[in-house]
Amino acid sequence: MKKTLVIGAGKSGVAAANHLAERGTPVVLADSKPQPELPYELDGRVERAFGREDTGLLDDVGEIVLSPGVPAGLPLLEEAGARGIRVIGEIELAYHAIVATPFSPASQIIAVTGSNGKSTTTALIGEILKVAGRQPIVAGNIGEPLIRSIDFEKPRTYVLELSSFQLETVDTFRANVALLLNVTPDHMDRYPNFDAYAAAKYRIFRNQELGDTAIVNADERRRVPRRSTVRVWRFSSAVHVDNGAFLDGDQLVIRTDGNERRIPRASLKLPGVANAENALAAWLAARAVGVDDVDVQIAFGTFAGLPHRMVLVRERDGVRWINDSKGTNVDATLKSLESFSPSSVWLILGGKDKAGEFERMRDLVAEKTRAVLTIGKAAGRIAQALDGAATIVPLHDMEHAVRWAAEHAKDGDTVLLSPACASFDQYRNFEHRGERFEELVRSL
Ligand code: UMA
Repeated sequence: MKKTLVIGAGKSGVAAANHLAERGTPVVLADSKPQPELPYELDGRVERAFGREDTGLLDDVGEIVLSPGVPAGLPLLEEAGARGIRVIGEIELAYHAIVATPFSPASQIIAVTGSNGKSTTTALIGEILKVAGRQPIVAGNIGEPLIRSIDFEKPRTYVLELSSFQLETVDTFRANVALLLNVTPDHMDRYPNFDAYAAAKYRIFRNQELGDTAIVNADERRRVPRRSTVRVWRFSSAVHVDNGAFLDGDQLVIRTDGNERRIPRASLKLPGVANAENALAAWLAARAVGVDDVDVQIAFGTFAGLPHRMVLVRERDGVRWINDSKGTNVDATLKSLESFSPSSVWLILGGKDKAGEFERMRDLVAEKTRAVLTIGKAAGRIAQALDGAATIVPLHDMEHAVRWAAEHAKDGDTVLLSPACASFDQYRNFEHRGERFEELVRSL
């Protein structure tokens, strides 16, 4: 029996390797690091190939399962392509496993992607389905690998957050309901251009069939999806739409097949226009799987948001300290900055540079900030991009940034960690970065 090579020993890879080993597939788990920090216990039957990326790994291999963080351009993968070895991702592998269960026709998949808001929307859909008594499984990019979350005992509704990285390697995966929230530049260090990134996101609509639903932002101009049998609903915070959901002053409105239902915007606990859009998209997803609008309204009122997304950590001497570590790209940070009063924010920016277009922050940063405190590898590029628009204070790391902000911020100000960058230069992930920030702020 040929082996399966799993590349990347993070959450996705270890979960995939364990799944395969439990089912009797010979599996090798490779990682470029000689001693990767394993997130879960690894099944003893899995062969370890740590610190290796050489083509020798391909001998006797029938299939490769690629972790989302591993770029497709790896020389090892080019060689695999030349040898005709199929490459899939953990989401595709998990999808095969779901389809193989006898009750798969009764299971449903709701998949969410977008550059921003996808974790919040995924979690909110999960909350709505919980209120409706559907016992959803929420997994994917949000943190829990799908392959570890599958219910092999009964049909379930899966609510999946999918990143562009994960969508690159789907093939037969089919979402009954697919949501594309927005597409703005992100991960420009991974893709040759914006279109390539957007194309990865559009793969969420792949394989959708008659009876499936595609939910897209009404501002999105690209055509979705190609098959005319798929029901397309749109959502917008700016314009009224006929088949979909929109914001009408202080009302959230859903309008499908000529029928209209309204929920007061004040019922939604989450603040801001971006969250109103997330809620409209979530409502459409719930409607697509037949959830009652009352359950939607109840969930809107209880769902308080996610950790590391605009969380007030502390108010100290009139200064508010906010953790928005999940702001990992320029657009996420811009959305977070919008709601603040002019010249009130000490903004902590920086981290792993994803070739972000920091120049696009100039106007809003000039309006909202007292100063920009830079940390991490992207600090130099940020300073260049914002030169003349804001006072830039290079502080290298979080410890210095928090201390400096504590010394300078005055009553009425806000210190906002919304880095517009990934965290991997100094932290394990954005959660780790946010936790460190909260720890430092609490110990002031
Ligand atoms: N590695 C290699 N070779 C490489 C690159 C990485 O061997 O060329 C190894 C690393 O040494 C490390 C492992 O791969 O040991 C890490 O794998 P990974 O980066 O795929 O991370 P996982 O821990 O498997 O987590 C992944 C997602 N990570 C990424 O897409 C970068 C998690 O999304 C996701 O929650 C998890 O699977 C479960 O589905 C995080 C993320 O940052 C939140 N996502 C990006 C984002 O939201 O912007 C896309």
